Amino acid sequence: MAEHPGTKPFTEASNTRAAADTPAVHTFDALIIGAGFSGLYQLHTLREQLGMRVRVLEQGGGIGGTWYWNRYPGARCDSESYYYCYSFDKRIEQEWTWSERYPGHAEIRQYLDFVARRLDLLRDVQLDTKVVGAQYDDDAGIWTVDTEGGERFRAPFLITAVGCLSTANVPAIPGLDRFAGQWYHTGQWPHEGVDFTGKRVGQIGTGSTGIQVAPVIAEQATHLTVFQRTANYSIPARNRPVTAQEIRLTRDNYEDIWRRARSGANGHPFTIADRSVHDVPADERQRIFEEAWERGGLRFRASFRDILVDKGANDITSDFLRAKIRAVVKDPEMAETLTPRDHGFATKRPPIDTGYFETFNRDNVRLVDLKAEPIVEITERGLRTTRREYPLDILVFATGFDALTGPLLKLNITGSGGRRLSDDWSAGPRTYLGLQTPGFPNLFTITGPGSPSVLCNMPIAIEQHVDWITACIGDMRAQGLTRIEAERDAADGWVRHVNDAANATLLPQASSSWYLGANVPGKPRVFMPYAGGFARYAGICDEVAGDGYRGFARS
Ligand code: N01
Repeated sequence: MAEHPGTKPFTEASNTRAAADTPAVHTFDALIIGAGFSGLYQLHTLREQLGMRVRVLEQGGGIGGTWYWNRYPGARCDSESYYYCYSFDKRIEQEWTWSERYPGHAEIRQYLDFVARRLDLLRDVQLDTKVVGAQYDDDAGIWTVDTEGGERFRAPFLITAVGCLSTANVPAIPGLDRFAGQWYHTGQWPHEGVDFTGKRVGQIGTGSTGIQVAPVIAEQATHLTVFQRTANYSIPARNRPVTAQEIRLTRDNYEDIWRRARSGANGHPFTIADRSVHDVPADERQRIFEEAWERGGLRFRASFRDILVDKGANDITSDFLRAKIRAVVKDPEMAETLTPRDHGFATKRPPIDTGYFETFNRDNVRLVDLKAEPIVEITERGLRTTRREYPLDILVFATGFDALTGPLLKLNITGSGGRRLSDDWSAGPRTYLGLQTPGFPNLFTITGPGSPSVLCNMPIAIEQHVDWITACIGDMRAQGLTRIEAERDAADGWVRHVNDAANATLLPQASSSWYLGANVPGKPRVFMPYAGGFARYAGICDEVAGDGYRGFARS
């Protein structure tokens, strides 16, 4: 990938501070955990708007969050590059140039490096610093954060910017420890890459990640076996270079692009067509679907307004996509195995792809249906199902994440009166607006469960949360307040509203969805993100703030 003028790759070790050089306890006005899109912007606003002393603690050896870890071949964003970026800085908007319609993982890291350098963020980011515990001291009104390296940090405000999909889910399949080959989880991909040349590769998982990685592995490996538990829909991404004209157009129209993104349901700048699947004659509907298929990308979902709320509309849409699988995959039996029958289109997060279904027409690719032959164990030589053993040199887990709650629970957070977040969330997350949890004063969770987060174009969701948190802390400081805590009644009401919003859609009907926590054995089945739409959510947050931070106890 070409270097962008003015940017150099970030030297990963350059900002690491050794525990031995620093005093035992470091005190700040605010601590932020995580240096991805959210942590970096939160640092910028607290520092520049409120003049606060802030430290960002980042587990990785570089900034980038999800894009620091997810470097598997084919990893690129499903949001288009011109709006998968920050909107808060007009200069950055005009100076940065994306090269492809969908940004690849390396280019997104280059973008974040560019932003971090432009805004001089790195001096307050501490890398290689894994948080292992956070406790609130009621008397002092202070959060204490401990790191794996033995450092201790203290601040009145703690803000988690840990992302929603950052805790890798490696399924507990018996025998992994005796596998003689190499194995990798896509979300913890080695920075030096993996050479598949001459290898027999097994891949478990066919979510957004599996659908991106399989075509690339198949091109390089001697043989690829895809182990599929649930068949998935996918829309072609139709990735391509961005043209000079598009760059000019987006730069000239950013104000309008962001206005549209913020006024919609999902933080994307396209609008959902105001027509029902049922109101359009069959041939016209087919034409609309074909056009959306040819254009590619997540916008397919926006072809009609009722795809996600009306079962009949969803069935018709799903049938169109099932027919596409049959049209691409030459072996009819394989096509049928690849065809989702147990859930409707987009009730699980819809992937977009580059040649996924075509991959199964290759001679060196095999599909194993785990519904017909479940995995029994991993052996020294490969993977055994109830039918046979598959010899493998490399096993790739594209098995997703302990989403939304996982990254927060692994921080070992203890709030007021010694209550543990893991206990309070044992039956599922209970937040107010996804921003705070009762019993955890001055703790803010950027894109926390109960907010639109993963149902959105993430930078838009992140900026809305960061701006709200910054304004909230600014207001507290202006009024001489030091403590803010979500009220229990407000959180109970919000949890009910999150459930109602989900139940007004078809989303909870996909029983194997990670939105529900169904992908992690033992995890409570609760629909976690807010499905009521981004614009509506942001409006509620503004109203709450305008009404003296209704539902929050402040003192
Ligand atoms: O994870 P997933 P992902 N045995 O949970 C299967 C975002 N993302 O990493 O469906 C066998 O969706 C599991 O099967 P099932 C995006 O939001 C974004 O792909 O549970 N199989 C499923 O097929 C996305 O939704 C981008 O039955 C097992 C797969 O593994 C989210 O990240 C790119 C299994 C996991 O799919 C997560 O996507 C990539 C087991 N024990 C991801 N356990 C971009 O924007 C799990 N599976 C580009």
